[in-house]
Amino acid sequence: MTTKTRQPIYVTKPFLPPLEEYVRYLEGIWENGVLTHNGPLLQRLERELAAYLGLQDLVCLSNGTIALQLAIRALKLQGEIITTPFSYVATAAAIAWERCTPVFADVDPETFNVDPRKIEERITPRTTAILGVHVFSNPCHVQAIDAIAKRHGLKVIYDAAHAVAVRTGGRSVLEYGDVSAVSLHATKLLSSAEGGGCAARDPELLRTIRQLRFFGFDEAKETVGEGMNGKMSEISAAMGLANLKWLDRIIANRRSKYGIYQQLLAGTPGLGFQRFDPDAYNYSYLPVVFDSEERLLKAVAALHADGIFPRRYFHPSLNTIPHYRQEGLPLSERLARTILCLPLYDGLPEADIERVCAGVKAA
Ligand code: T4K
Repeated sequence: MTTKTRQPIYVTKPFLPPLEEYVRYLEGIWENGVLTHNGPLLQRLERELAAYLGLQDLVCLSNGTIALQLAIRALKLQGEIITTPFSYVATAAAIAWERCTPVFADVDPETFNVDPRKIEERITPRTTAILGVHVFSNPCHVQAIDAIAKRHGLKVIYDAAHAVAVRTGGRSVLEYGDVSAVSLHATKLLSSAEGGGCAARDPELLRTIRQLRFFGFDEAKETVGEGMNGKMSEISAAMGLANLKWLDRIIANRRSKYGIYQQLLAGTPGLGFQRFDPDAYNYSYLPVVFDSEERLLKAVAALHADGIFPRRYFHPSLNTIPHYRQEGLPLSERLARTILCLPLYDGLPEADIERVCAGVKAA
């Protein structure tokens, strides 16, 4: 008798372009010997990605965390920045690393995004900005946040780590706020292995971010100001370019797998999905919410026993981390305890989706 070993199913699996397509970019690097420092592939990725997203310009960086930090630097923020406690730890870390204080406002438990009404309650004389996160690519309530920012003279940054290729209100979600920061990490929809970027409508801000990412040098390297190293290498830019060509297909594929999950899990008692506009979403994650943490843990145990590894994005709620401790955020705390991201990636077979759903339902 033969026993077939089943491959583990992880929460995600990076999309990899056909190897020969990536190698073609590498051959160019081998010919010109340029590995980094504003090389031709970086410039091409910035051009092609901006065009794909319908933006005038965009700056590519070493990762999404640096993108947030450089956005904070370029806007010269100090004091308190109001943000969401329901995010990856990088959001709060970027604020704190830039010597500002993250102040958390509670979330809308259906959209998972920061609730604009709660933002207003947290404003103090020390507040300088709002940093919203488009959680799992679901756009924040950008009009409401914009109105609050205008009323109180605040800057707006969006952590769009998940939200590449999302459009809302007839334009890219990256066009809202003063600066949007994306991640091009291996686990993201569009990957350059490690990478990130900043979008902004003000070309002067983008020029500042370009300078900040390169030790403070201007493009001609004639003057040097404040800066550090936030550069993306040519090796990463090559991966970004090779993947960009496939992005429409990646999104369509994930959307259809998301639909299969919805069908299979529809009507499961005590289980809910994120509320979003299907046309303003990129299907990069598959979050489900249980009616209790106990039930979530049962589902996780059942899935682990079957070699399936979902992830608790985002657990714990950031305000419960000792470093960032703040009280009065019950909705985020509950959401963080009861949410689970199920496997979703290009190439995930339907039979595996059925296995995942069976494990979830068993709980
Ligand atoms: N803001 C938000 C809202 C974010 O979610 C993030 C990052 C950031 C800002 C910061 O952006 P970056 O500075 O990272 O560009 C992942 C990612 O590291 C992180 O980018 C992401 N958010 C976060 C939500 O998730 P982990 O700890 O889950 O990664 P890991 O290594 O456990 O990978 C998950 C699964 O993916 C593994 O089970 C297997 C698979 N995998 C992963 C990698 C890295 C692969 O098959 N191949 C791989 O190379 O953090």
